[in-house]
Amino acid sequence: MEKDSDINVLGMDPQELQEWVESFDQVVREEGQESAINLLDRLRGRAQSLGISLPFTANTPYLNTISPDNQAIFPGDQEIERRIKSLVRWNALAMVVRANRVDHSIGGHISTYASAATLYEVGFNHFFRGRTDEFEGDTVYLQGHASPGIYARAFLEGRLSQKQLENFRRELREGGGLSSYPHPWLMPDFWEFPTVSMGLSPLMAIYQARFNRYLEDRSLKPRTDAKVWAFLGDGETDEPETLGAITLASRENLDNVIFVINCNLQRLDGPVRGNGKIVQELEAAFRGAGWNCLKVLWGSDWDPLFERDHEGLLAKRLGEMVDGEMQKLTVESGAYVRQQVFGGDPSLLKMVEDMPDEALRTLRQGGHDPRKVYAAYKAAYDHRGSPTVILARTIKGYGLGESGEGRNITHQQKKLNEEELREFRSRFGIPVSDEQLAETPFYRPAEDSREIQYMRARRQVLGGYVPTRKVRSKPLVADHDALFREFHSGSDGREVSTTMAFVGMLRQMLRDPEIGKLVVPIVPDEARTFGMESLFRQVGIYSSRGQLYEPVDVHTLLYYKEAKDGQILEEGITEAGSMGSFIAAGSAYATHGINTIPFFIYYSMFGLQRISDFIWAAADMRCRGFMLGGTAGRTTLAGEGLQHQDGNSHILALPIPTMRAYDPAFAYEIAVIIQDGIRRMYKDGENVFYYITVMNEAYPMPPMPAGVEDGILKGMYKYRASDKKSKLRAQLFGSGAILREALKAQEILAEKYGVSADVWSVTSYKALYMDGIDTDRWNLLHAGEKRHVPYVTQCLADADGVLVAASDYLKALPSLISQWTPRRLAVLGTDGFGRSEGREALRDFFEVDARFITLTTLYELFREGKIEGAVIQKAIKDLDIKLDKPNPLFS
Ligand SMILES: Cc1ncc(C[n+]2csc(CCOP(=O)(O)OP(=O)(O)O)c2C)c(N)n1
Ligand SMILES: [Mg+2]
Repeated sequence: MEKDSDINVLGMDPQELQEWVESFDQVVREEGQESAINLLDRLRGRAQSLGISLPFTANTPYLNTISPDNQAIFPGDQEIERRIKSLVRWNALAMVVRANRVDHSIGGHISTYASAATLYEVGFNHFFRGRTDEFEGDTVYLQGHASPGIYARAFLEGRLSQKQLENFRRELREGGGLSSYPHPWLMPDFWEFPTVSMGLSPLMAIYQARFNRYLEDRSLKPRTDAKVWAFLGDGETDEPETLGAITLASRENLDNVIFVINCNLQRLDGPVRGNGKIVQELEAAFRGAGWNCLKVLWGSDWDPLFERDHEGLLAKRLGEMVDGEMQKLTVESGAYVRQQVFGGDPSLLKMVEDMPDEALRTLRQGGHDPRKVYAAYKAAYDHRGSPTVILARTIKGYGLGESGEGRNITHQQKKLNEEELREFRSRFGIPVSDEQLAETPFYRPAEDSREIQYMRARRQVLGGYVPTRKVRSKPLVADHDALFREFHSGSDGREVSTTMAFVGMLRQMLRDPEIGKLVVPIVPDEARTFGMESLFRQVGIYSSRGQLYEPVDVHTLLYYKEAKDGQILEEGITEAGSMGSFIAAGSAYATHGINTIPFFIYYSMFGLQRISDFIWAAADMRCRGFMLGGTAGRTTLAGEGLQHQDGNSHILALPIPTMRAYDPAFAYEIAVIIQDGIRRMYKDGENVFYYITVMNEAYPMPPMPAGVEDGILKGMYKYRASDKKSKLRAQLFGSGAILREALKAQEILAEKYGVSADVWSVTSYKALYMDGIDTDRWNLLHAGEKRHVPYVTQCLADADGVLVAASDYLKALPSLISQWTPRRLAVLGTDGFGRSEGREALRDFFEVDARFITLTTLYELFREGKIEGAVIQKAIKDLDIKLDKPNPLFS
């Protein structure tokens, strides 16, 4: 035997090596797996004590994790399932091809589903359990770009009409169409989870799985073995969010999580890791994080080859080839495969000498073999103690032949010529004639065909169709007058911040007989910042393990109490993860039929600015609940500087249609907003959620003036009218902490300049803006009828004088309403980077304090010719305004 090279590599005579391997085989055979593991462990220990340091590897060889001997038997009818899969493939392809024939810009994806079809079909036929009255069902995050396949299956299941398929990506057509990707907002009876912004679904899935456990540990639902499946692309794993939460899943022993990563080795532009091996990279990351990792790389036709690979040469060769080479095998001939994979070693060549080139070319990847996929799913399903990731090798564009399979352009392939269609049709045995090909008709066999009957029967056994979205919760009574009333009467002169006021409300809500159990406080390591530590003791911090240690502060009243039935989700420093919990809790009314009410409180600057894409997904999912931007405002949070001080979030809240954004100044405003919010969302079933900014500046909370509730909710109300009515008039708008600056300005203007100003609390510019554009639209479409008047205009109908708005956010925010104010609106806001400073200095710097509100008001009166320029000159001196100060916008 010509084994010189082996002697070099292994440093050992092959004969001797063979004996070692055989002895090991014998141990496995006769003593079993556990003994084999112990033996290897002993040897490793021995090596270490002899000073031999083994190189670290978290990888296993480039082989299937499950050996043929340990493979669960496929229980289905493989032939009929193959037929069904072919039908789904065809209809998915037809949907995209047809849509692009009508309008070639319409887009769509064929190749993602083409590579993932087996991964999905095994799930649909054998694993994904529907939601029934008896069982909560599995939660399945489907890869967004695979949606054509999911629609095609639903069409075969009789859940979607041919018309809908024809109108894929053309939702506005008569008869309705289908949204490009999973969007519960657009298809609320079908899709449950938006997944197409890549990287969101893996993190959401993990927090969903953890939330399921939370519900169980808090006795809000029975313990079940329901699973959370997340289907991902291998390219998708580049997104930091994809791997960002995987240690939480293992730390929490979330064996209810199964990730299936479709490793077709390609993303949009080209290979995911042309010069590396994505499967091995992911294996190391997941194993290192404590996951059960199952590689499904090779189909059954490889089994005999590996069986003959006594010396591990084939495994070694496959382990060396980089993904770029692997991808090339897909587009090349059998002769090329023989040469590239087996050609480097005579014994490898010998292994395949009986196989014709064609057999080599068509050797299947593991992810295209239902038996391999089934075995992995079953092992994942049965695995206990840790989450599972399945890394399945597939071919991108599988079945698209020369035009698309494994090509770098395949991701965007959406047109096939007649020849390509013919090949696809023939390869998958679709009963469509050559003449019909040009039309590319959808094809659904008769209702009583074996295929349809089989599909239906399988879904019946598994509890119904997936995906299906259904609101399962019953409305709350939401009669909480007594709970919130105490916050209407003010703080009796005591200085409190709106954050403290909110925490007081939260404490009361947690005691409420109806909502107490349903409230889910979520905080990313800022509870102390917000003065919430009293809640640690009151309701406990959720920990699936309880508290295994005595906390250092156990002797104090407010010690750090972790408990298995703890209520607070203290997420650590992850706003994205906290949002994952918010989404799970905020959609539980549909997913679980439980009206959990999340209150997610966080540093406002690290919310909409940092995790807006998750918030957008929450809106798409029709999430309900409350997000509280703590330490909000650009000038309210003293000292922190430009990375903390938030002058942006209310602007960033604008694009999210279902987010109701409020910037309240007083405790009673918050009480009114939250009470109304609970009623709207959990009694009336409105699909909205709330963003409320709360501040840490303490001041006396006033009692609520009579009759202002409606104004608080609509966005503005007159808080304090001027005592006197002078000729010089003004209307001042303030919000949040800046409202008090407006109140101070009101006094200065009255005392020093004889101006009588009314002060309005603007609780929500967004609400005023939405009302304004909605009213304008109505008027546009109803010309000639009695005009509707926007709420802002109504408020200001009888309000005299100049208009001045001051905000702790960008000037663009108050400017939003200027189109509906009866006169010019002068605006003060906090554009620019800012400084690390105290409140007073910051408000001077940004020119939003009482002095600048006063000056602006005088200037507006001057513009109108109501006062002399000299008054302004004097005011600048009296108010000590430095004319040479830097412009905050540019400095
Ligand atoms: C956050 C985000 N960035 C970019 C895209 C655009 N995009 C859609 S699919 C795709 C490539 C997907 O590759 P992979 O995850 O490997 O999935 P495959 O189609 O290969 O299964 C890209 C870049 C997106 N949808 N989301
Ligand atoms: Mg890919």
